Amino acid sequence: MSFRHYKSFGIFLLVLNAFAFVEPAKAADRLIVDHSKKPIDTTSGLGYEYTFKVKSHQSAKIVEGADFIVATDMPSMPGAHHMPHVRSEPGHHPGTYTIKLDFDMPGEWNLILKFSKPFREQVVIRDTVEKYGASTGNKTDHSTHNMDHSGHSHKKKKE
Ligand SMILES: [Cu+2]
Repeated sequence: MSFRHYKSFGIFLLVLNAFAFVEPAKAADRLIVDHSKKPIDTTSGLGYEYTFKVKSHQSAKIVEGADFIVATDMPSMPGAHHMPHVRSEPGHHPGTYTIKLDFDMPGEWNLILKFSKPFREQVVIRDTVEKYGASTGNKTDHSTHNMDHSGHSHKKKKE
């Protein structure tokens, strides 16, 4: 890195500082979040893995390196549920993030995404959660497995 690079980086920091001084709290940008979900295997039948795609409203570009926790609440019964907060993990594709939630009740839920990166923001997503697999009857039944192998003969072959 040459001195010139250091110098321009210094100017960049100065500009950044100046901006922060003028606009101390308000973020100029907003985050746009799309979501999709797929069921995961939980005994509740209410477990889902969510994938969130995070974009900048200003640039319409995907946001990498975001970090957020997700809190949950049912709008019809505020404060009644106390599911643990979940922290986002990077997804398979750039700008995507995943979380797993095991809901304790089907119905309308709010997912409250509390971002710390790229900046502090809260995005609320409304989603309907349905119970899956309740009447399909095709669950793998492990109750018939016999793990007792005492009847087997595993004698070593003598050569
Ligand atoms: Cu509820």
